[in-house]
Amino acid sequence: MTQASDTTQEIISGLQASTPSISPKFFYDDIGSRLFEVITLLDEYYPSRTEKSIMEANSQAIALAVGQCDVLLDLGAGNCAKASALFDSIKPKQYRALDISKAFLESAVADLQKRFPMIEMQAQAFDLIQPLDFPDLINQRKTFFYPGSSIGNFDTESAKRFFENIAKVCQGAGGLLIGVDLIKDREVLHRAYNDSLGVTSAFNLNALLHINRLINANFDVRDWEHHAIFNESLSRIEMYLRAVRDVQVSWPSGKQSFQKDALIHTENSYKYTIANFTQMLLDAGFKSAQTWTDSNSHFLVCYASA
Ligand code: AVJ
Repeated sequence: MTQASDTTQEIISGLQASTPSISPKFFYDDIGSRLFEVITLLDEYYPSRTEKSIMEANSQAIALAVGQCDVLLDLGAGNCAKASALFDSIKPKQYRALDISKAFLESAVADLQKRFPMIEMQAQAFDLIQPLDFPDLINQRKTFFYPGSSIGNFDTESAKRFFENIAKVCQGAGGLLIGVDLIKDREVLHRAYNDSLGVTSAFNLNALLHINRLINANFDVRDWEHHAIFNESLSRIEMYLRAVRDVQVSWPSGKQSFQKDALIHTENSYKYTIANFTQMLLDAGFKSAQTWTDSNSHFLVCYASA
C-alpha cells in the first residue's frame, strides 16, 4: 500500500468506528501548526510558558544532568524554538529535528542553521508511531528531547513502550529530556483547553478541513463544535468535535452520518503526578530520573538517564 492510501484508510476507519475518532496528528497542517503556536501564547494555556521558565531557571542543572551531547534528537521539533534555547547550555555537536510535517520543519531548520553554523543539522520527516531506530547514530551519545507534554497524547501503555524504545536506542549512554503536564485543579485545566478567544476551538475544528483535503471529504466546520473535558479517573483532558445538528459526510468511496450531539474524539492529553511519571521512566529501563518543576507544580521537566 502507498503511504497516501494508508492515511486515507486510517482516517476512514476512525470516522466509521463505533467511537468515531480522528488522530491528533491531523491537527498539524499549515494552519493547525500555526494555531497551535498561538495557543502556546494564550494566558490560559500555561504549559508552554511554564515549561520555558522551568528550562530557563534550571538550564545549568539540566546541562549538568545531560552531560556530553553528541546528538540532540528533537522529537516533534515544530519550529525548533525549544531545542534551540538549549543549544548554549547543552552544546550539542549535532542536531536532528524530527517532525511529521517536513515542509514546516525544513524551513525552521534552515533558519536555525544560519544562527548556529557550528552545529551540524538535519531535518527528518518522522511519525512517532514508527519504531525509533537511528542506524547512522550508533556509538554517538544521544540526548532525546521530547518537550511540551507531547507525551500526553500517548495512553500510558504506549508511553511506556515509547520510553522502553528510547532507553534501548540509547545503549546505556545519554538519555531523555522530557516535559510533561501535571495533574492540577480542574478549573485551571479546563480553561487551558477552553480558551476565551476560541483558538483551541479553531485548532480542533481545523482537523476537519485537513481531513477534507486528505480524503476528499465534505465536512462543514459550521456543523461541529469544540468540546473539551477533564476525565479525572483517567487523568486526561479529552477533546471532541460535537455535531450541532444531524450531519452527513461523504468522500469518494463512502459516507457516514452523525446524529446531533454525536462526538468525534480528537485528542487525549494525559496529566501525571511527579511520582508516577518518574516511576514509569524507571520501569521502562532508565537508570535514574531528575526532575524540575515550577512553584505551582503545574508542569514537570525531567531528565531520565539511560
Ligand atoms: C501538543 C499534545 C501537548 O495536549 O496540551 C493544546 C495539544 N490540544 N490544546 C496538549 C493541545 C489542545 C497539546 N500537546
